[in-house]
Amino acid sequence: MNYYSLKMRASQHMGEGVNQHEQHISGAERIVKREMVEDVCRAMVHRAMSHSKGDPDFINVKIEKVLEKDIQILKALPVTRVDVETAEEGLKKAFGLLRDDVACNDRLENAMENAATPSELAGFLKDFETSLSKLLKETFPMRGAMLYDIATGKRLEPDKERGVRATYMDALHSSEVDGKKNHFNEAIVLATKVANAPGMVAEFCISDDPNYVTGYVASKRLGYVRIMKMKEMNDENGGRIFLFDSRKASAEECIQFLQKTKVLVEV
Ligand code: WAQ
Ligand code: MG
Ligand code: MG
Ligand code: MG
Repeated sequence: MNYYSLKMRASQHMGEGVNQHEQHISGAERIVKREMVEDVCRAMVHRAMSHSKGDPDFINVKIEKVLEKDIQILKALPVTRVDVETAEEGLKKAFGLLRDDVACNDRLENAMENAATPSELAGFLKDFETSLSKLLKETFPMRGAMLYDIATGKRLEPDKERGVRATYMDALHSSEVDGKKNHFNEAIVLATKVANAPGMVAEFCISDDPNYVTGYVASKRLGYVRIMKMKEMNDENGGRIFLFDSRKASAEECIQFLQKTKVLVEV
């Protein structure tokens, strides 16, 4: 059976003269069966037309056929949750889990390659919390995610201002027309795709939605770990960091998978 990818983005014209630019107001993407295409398209346009950020000046809906043979079906990462009292405790927990994951990955890599830990990585692991907090701050203005190479300490996004965006993904058998309108449903699909990307070690995510304080860390080894509070209410500073290991795959392969491979996630 063939599927269709639908992508919507809506924006507003802002500013005058040389200061003119497009301000993003709403976006959505799905991969659905043929018989759902028209209803999903309508729901997307409705979403764009009724967004709290205002009326769109421009709506783009792109609909593309996707052949079944080009779709990878992935099992959703197993989900666990960690309850915390404060955002500080949540962040500490997230950093701890990620640090163990990066260290574990490094031990495996070294065992296979029989090579010493690169000094950059040793430094990163030693000062993990400080280093990651600093990277997190750098992601706040980005529309996509940071792709950080743990082996060299370098950022690998081709466009550092925008970051890397994972796309072409949806939940398998989702019969919901207005699907994925909730943070968790959307995030488990994205995190599952990201965890399966070549060279990926782990992901760290905090929502940029001022009313959403739950975040997660995820990897094939950790699964999807929801951390119920990672920031204060009314804080719009969120971001994503993809921790990647260039000893395992090339950045090009990884980015190609994130941006081009069609993925349906069995949830
Ligand atoms: N690819 C890469 N980065 C992205 C993408 C994408 N497709 N979408 C968003 N980002 C980046 C972007 O910089 C955002 O500012 C940041 O991630 C946060 O995105 O289990 O809502 O869409 O309840 O605000 C987690 C759910 C919700 C936790 C995460 O992220 C749970 C969320 P947001
Ligand atoms: Mg952002
Ligand atoms: Mg979002
Ligand atoms: Mg958001």
